Amino acid sequence: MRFAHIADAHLGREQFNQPFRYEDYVKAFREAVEKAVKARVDFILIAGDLFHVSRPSPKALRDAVEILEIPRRKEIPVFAIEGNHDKTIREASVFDLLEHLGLIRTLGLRREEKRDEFLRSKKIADRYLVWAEVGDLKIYGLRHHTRWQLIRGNTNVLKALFKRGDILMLHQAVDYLAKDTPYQDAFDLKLSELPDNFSYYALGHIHVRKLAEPEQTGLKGPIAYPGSTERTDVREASHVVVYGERDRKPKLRENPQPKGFYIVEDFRPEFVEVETRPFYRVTVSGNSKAELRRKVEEVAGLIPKDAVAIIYLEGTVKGGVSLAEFNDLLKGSGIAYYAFRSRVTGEAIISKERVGEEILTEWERELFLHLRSEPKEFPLDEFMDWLLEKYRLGVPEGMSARARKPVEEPKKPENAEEKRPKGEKRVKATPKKEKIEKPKTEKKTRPAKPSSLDAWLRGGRQ
Ligand SMILES: [Mn+2]
Repeated sequence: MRFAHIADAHLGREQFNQPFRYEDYVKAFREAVEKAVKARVDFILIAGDLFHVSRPSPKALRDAVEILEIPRRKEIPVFAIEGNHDKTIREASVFDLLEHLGLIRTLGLRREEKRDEFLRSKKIADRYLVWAEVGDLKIYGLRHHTRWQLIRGNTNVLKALFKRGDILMLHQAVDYLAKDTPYQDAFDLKLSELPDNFSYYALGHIHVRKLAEPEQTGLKGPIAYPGSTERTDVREASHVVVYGERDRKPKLRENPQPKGFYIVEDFRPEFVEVETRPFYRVTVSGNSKAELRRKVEEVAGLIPKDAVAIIYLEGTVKGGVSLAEFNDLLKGSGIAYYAFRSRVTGEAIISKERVGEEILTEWERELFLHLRSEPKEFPLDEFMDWLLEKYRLGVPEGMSARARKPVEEPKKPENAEEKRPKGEKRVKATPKKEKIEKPKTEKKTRPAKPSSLDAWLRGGRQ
């Protein structure tokens, strides 16, 4: 059995507000899918963040449909989970639409039962756990959740849901593999919190390629992150140029971070590269504006025209520098996109060190810097996730009730007969539960009324 493991395509993203970057993201995903189909895989996994936002534009949706039709024409099933970027708490999602079109099959906890050639369902409290079976392979998955949703006191939701199987697909940052990534201090799961007894962990969320072998982790199978299909951040640059204060000329090195996906055979992942636009991360240091300008001009000669380049200016310059004084330098360079970022001290513009040390609280300063870095790519829910994860605040009271509503209060009308497929047994409205403890006898800060999923997790399951 051979399958492809793709993650973090982020379709619809127009990085740096450049239309050609939109096309780059689509192109990379298309190449990954085409290569998977050409390799005659038995199925394709999409481990979250297929889209950059949960409500993609019609254009992004059209592109996704066109690409996903390639495997469908060959009758290669695609199994997917939602990532933090494309998940939604709305009743219907764009994943439902793609599923309805027969392009993907979504795995995880769902409101409705799903059964077809590949999908199986099992009722768990007021939800259905939907997984896939291809031949004798059992493929499980769960969309992105925050850490506080997955690890609740002594209950590990993942271990409760997934006892054994062949493949487990998740969109989470596992601490063991998060080193040197943005998730290093904001991971979702510790290695020991992953369910054991799976032969392959198909992960998404960390955008650089990562692989941990069973010998390293003690798990049955490898944990694999293919990384994003396109370069989403300067940390994923294809080339790094450094022009230090004492350097006579700039030093260029290739950053060995190819983009792509895995083709997995007998649970052994093999990386398949996807071609991406060159992405340069440049650092130029100097002690005067003139020196910085001269070095920038020199560096520009090393950057190919089709590249994206982010240029950091460093050093101590009396009176500071303004980025406007550099932008015009590369106007005639023909470089597809470039931007300057200043780390110059003594500068006139605002820098991290100078953002309201006294006026702002730590998180206000973070928010400010966050807003400043990419002003047009700032979905509020994403920021809330980021903030909650970073500060582990849990969910504020008012929000909690709303966010959990779908899981709470299984309503009677939903169990009405007409919604049930013919010939199927009526399931009891109230699952067996809550033998052990009643909320009122509890002195901890649990919500007064646990959801039936909570009840299931606390021991009502059979
Ligand atoms: Mn992502």
